[in-house]
Amino acid sequence: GRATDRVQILEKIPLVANPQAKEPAEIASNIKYHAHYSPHFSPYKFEPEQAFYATAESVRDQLIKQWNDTYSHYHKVNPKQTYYLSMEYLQGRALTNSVGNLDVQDAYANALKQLGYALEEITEQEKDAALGNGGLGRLASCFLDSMATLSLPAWGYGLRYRYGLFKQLMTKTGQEEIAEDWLEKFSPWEIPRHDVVFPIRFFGQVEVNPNGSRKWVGGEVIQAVAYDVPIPGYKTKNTNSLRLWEAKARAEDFNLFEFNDGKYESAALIHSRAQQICAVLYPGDATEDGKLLRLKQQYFLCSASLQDIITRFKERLGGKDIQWLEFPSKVAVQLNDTHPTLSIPELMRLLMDDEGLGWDEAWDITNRTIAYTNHTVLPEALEKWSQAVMWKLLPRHMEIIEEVDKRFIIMIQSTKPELEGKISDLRVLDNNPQKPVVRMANLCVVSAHTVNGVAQLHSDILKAELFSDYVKVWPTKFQNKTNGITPRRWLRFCNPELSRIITKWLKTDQWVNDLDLLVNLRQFADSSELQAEWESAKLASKQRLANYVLQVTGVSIDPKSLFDIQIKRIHEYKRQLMNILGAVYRYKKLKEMSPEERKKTTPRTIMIGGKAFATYTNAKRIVKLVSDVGAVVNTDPEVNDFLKVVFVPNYNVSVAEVLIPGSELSQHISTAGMEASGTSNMKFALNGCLIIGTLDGANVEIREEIGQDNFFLFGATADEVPRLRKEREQGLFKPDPRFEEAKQFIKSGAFGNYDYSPLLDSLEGNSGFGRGDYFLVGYDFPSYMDAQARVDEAYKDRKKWTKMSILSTAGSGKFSSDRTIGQYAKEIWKINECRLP
Ligand code: 6GP
Repeated sequence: GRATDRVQILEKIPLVANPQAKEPAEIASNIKYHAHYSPHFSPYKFEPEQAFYATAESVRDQLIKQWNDTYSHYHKVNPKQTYYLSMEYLQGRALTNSVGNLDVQDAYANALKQLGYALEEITEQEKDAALGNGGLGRLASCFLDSMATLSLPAWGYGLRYRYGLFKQLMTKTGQEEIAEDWLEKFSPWEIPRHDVVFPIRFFGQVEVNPNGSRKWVGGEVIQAVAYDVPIPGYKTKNTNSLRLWEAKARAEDFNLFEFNDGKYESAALIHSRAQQICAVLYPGDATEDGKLLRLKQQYFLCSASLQDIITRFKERLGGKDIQWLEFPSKVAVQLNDTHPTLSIPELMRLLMDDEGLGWDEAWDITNRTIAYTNHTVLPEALEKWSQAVMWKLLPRHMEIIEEVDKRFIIMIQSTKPELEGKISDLRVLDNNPQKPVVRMANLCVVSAHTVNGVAQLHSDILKAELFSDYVKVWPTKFQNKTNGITPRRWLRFCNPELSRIITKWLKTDQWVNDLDLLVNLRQFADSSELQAEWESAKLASKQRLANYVLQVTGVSIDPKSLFDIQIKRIHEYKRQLMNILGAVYRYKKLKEMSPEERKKTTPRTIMIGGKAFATYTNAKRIVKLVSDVGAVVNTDPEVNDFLKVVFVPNYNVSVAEVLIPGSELSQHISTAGMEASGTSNMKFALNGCLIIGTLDGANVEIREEIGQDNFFLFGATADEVPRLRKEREQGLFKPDPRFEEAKQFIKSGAFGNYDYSPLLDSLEGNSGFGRGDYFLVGYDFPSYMDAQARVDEAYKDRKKWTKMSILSTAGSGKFSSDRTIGQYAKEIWKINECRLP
């Protein structure tokens, strides 16, 4: 059989370990070396899975050399370095990215061919590292790629969750969540650093020393152990680190005495508590225990990272006296939203209690070191921690936070008396007697030197609304850094066909790390030669996507139909419900048409994918509705040639890499003002997919860049939204008949008798349910449908459509995360390139 063949092929390959192998034959040897001597599998098997691990380990050999060299180089040069602190990284798979960034893709493909494998078959074996939920986590991963590619001394810090984002299973009742065991076998990309360990304290009390200084003692201590993931840059030798912390109990906390007495559980109590810390990404916070665990995770990340940063700062002084005031000229810390806010009181504590600095000095250093990025204006996502829980878990930090709050109030009273009336909203503590809380975003704004939003509109809204009064206090603290995506993963590697065409027409592959060069495609947008190549690349990607959909859903879709995609977390503000209502209306109209009329329509395949947070019931109902509509539409022979509706299960980074290249239209249809930026919109545009969307988040800037004629715009603008909500409340809203008809069709039972009423009622202004169409689906529906009609018309003129698609790619240069990170480096972090010679 095949398996023995492969072992036989393997036997013929000479075994010579060479971590720096460059030639295919040497690489094949090195893969064989790992198959035999990296003791994870039997050498008598060489199935795709074993071949993947052996291949990944041989790639890792190459990474480790560069990674060590990079570390030594930074150590010697001692430049200012950035530390990106994030509770989430959505890394996805690493093999394609690693061989691509190391520029050994062809050599590996050849080596694997010698071993009887195709590189694509091997890369499919890898599990996604999904240590994040959605946009915020994927942004962090794109940033890591750009920081390395720009040869910046910049690291990521995060947590090594045992179980990342859940796997989404579609059953009769809708979404089910299953733990995703990404570490089941092991991860070839992480390097355990048992030499990098820091103690992390929880609970306990504050002791006052005779000299008045304070010290946090007692409680329980758990160790943070570092796991490093090398992050290679593209066209540079620089290989940075993503350092993920794992929690581990100390041996001395294992109670041998109790264990020998048969009390196994209590003997290992601290061990099992340590295990809980990194067990899962975002433990449910419905219970008090869940909230406490999430807070522990946050503190664990902050304390371990800051201890590590301070240790490195001291090491790199090379014996010179410590000048603490120079700390901010060596260290920049970026907080990815408020999740790592505890870095602020932790840095204060370390500087004062451990290093003996006074408040003013410690505060100045903390302020000059830390910057904060806001990723959402949704009120429910603005973190607030119970003061009682904080006093219990982190008593010393609460003292420090109280002092920050007190000093802030005094500062406002003495320098901005006109803001006196706003103090209770602006201060860090909310002392509401019902539930006193710490407002993390306020702590960030008060403490950080810079605060930024993630798209121009979002940053403007932050300044005009959420943080408007702070702007009066610190007019220069607020910036914009429009998000970006890495062109390596999101075009070069996921869409090699289109990449080849771009390189051919631009006569250079420099665009991969200078994305602005894409603008030179504009001059060829009318060329029928380019258009033909462009269309055939798109068709090939659509065919690959159709194969994938068939494989995971059993639904066959026609690559000649318009591929219309919406993929993102399921949330009411993102309005997947509007999309599916549109699909329902389209279906109803198709049913009413004569066969001749139907033939004149534009055939469409609507694909929706995304995960709903486990306890977000309305989001789960949306998932259920989409799959129910699909079940009816896709088996209706009358309309089947003209419409399919597919729910793509278990959406993740790897699935996105198949969907995006095959897309022609994508939906970014949030209620204006609610999507801070969006980043999949950038990925679609870059891959020549047209956008139907509202003037929200980065859509605004994408439309500016690619031209308004190439963007299907609809809907209310952000500044109209408050007035429209009010009108809706007052019953002044007149629903469009199409909106009523679509809802009525669902209510009639056309898609089964599951109870959709909570969803449909949420769309009514006077329902008493939900929030009276808070997301304005009813208001935007008619203009959405009109825009969809324009899409159908435009798709009939294929030449024009392809031209728009080319212009879309050509206009996407701005959305490279290289541009974003370059701006962070220059305008917030003040760090420079530190390129390995
Ligand atoms: C998301 C925003 O919703 C999205 O619009 C943005 O593109 C992304 O961040 C990256 O900036 N926010 C989150 O995922 C989140 O958890 C707290 O915000």
